[in-house]
Amino acid sequence: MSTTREVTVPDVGDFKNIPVIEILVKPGDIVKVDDPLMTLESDKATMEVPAPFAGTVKELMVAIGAKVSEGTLIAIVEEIDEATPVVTVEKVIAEPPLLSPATSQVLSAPAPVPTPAPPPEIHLPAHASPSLRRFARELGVDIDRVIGTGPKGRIQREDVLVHVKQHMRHDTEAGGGGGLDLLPWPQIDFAKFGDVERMPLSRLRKISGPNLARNWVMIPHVTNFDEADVTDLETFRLKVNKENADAGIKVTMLAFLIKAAVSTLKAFPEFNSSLEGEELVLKRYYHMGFAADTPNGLVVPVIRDADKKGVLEIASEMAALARGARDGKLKATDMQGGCFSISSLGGIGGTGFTPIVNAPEVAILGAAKAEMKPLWNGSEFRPRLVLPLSLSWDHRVVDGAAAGRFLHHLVGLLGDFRRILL
Ligand code: CAO
Repeated sequence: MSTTREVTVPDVGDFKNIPVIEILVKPGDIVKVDDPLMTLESDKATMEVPAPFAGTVKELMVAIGAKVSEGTLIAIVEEIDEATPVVTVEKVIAEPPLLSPATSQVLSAPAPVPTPAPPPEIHLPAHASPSLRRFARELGVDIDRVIGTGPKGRIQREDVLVHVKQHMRHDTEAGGGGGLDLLPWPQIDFAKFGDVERMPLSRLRKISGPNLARNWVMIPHVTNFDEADVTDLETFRLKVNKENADAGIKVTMLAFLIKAAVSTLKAFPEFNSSLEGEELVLKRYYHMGFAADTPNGLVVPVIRDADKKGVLEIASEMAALARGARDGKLKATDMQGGCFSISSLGGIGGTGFTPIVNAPEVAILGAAKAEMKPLWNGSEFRPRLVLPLSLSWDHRVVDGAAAGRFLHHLVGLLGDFRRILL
């Protein structure tokens, strides 16, 4: 016997109008009691809405981004009497776990399904929500190694923290150098020394801060510096901009830098990689991130397949992404999948800086402001436009010699952009 029932948001305390950030099931999925249906995230907490009864999801009544409160109708589920005999359906395992972790965990379906032979022993993915998986990933924790203490072995946030603590203790006891063992952060009553004002961190800064701190602490950074003579490139850039003025396209130095960086990544593939355990994942695609300054903090939108795009296309895509970043309208997908990042402070000023590698990438290029300088050409000093560049890289993946060659190659391309065709 099955009955169609409504699922509403349960009591979520004082929270109201909480955005739905993840939907973990789709129509047709079979859920057990307590399987997560969707994730809600307020400024203060992330919470999952569990299935109040077992059944088949018939219809989802909200989409990602919808704001819900206690009592909001979120799904229609055809209830399955839990007493109904169930059999294992192996094919469900093949479904992508992130799309529907609930589905990948539910290896049961109601009769009548022909009973197959006893299933082979299989490795089940860890029982954890996507938000928790992301949390574990951010801490560098392999979720499959975490022991879940929640209902039915479900992994909770505390389990991940316990796992991290155990590892840090183990490393310290074993003399492995793990754990930072730092002094506590200084606690100072600043008001004792003068007037102060307290300003909450923006949501963006709350997210980017811990990411930057992790990257700074975990990646052994080294930064190389070099200078490119971009006099001819600048002449060409101004000419291109004049020609395209009517089309409203403006090419800045950054668009050329992206194109030149792609070409350099092709020549030095280890810079287009990510470190995973004892393996390097070399990417055969070229999605280029660029740091964009916004009133709320830094974001890194990504230009996909930059190797397949011309400088004009890159420039107009970059302008659209930078506008979206400033207006807070970027989608999560606009910032995903990057291989290598460029941070340009050229429009602002400065002679150089050391950018932080944007994990899991292994290198980042910084560009400061190009200035006219006297350059020696072997017989005389000539005024040339010189662009200062810095390259920060992960010393676990790259060595100084390779980084030096990378920058030298890039400088050569910027000095004579025709080389990009070679
Ligand atoms: N040298 C000299 N001038 C430069 C230059 C360089 N390296 N790069 C850009 N410029 C010039 C541009 O040509 C433009 O001049 P005109 O208006 O006279 O043509 C002016 O500076 C402004 O450029 P822009 O900043 O609008 O454009 P961009 O493509 O260089 O950069 C973007 C776009 C989104 C990257 C930039 O607006 C930005 O946000 N930069 C900050 C990035 C950042 O914060 N990095 C630090 C990260 S670590 O905290």
